[in-house]
Amino acid sequence: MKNKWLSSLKHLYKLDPDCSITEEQIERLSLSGTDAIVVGGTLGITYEDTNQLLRKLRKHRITVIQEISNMEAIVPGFDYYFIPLVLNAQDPQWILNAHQKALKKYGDLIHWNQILVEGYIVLNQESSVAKLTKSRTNLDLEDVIAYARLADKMLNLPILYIEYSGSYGNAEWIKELKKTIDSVQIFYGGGIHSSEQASEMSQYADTIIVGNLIYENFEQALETVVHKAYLFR
Ligand code: 1GP
Repeated sequence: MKNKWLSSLKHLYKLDPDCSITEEQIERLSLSGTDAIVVGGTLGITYEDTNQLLRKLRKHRITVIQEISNMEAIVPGFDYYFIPLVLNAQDPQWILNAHQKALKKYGDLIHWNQILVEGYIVLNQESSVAKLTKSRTNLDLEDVIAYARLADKMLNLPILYIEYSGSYGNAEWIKELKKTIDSVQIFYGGGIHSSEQASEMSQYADTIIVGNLIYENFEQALETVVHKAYLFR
């Protein structure tokens, strides 16, 4: 069954605890109309930085989610926790090994109603996440559809995350994917730099994620939600 809250997510910002952001910018993101703010990143993620960012975010009425990439940096106090499982990783650490280790350590403490697993398909070979996870990125559409079915039908995951981190992906592929899956929520993230791109990907992805643009061009990052407000009113 679809998670109602998850289905309501159309737009997310992703903040990297390793990058600096002002209190004013945090306030503006919180008031932007986005559905939630995800805190996560690939490299240099520490408990201290994540905790500090959470404290700043908690001054505002916005749902906050931690996307866990490092077991040592799990910070209590987020509304939800997203756990990535990189479907096309060739390093088993990122498929299930890290998850098993985390459950061995924290299994008894987890509030399962706060946890959602994301089936990632990493598609930009140049991205840090592709390098770290040794993802097999030379995929054609049929390969990607097969991974999507795996997430949707076999593993019954709530989220399928099409990750182009740092580069804008192929909207036609997302369109085709959308036709083949049933219940998984499609997240699209990567290289969204304008409201036009946000609009294009929102036609097919259930949820779009804007990351780097927040640090590269803050005003333009805000515009990716203006469009969403228009589209989903
Ligand atoms: C990264 O998918 C997100 O995990 C967003 O990508 O930083 O390229 O916007 P960008």
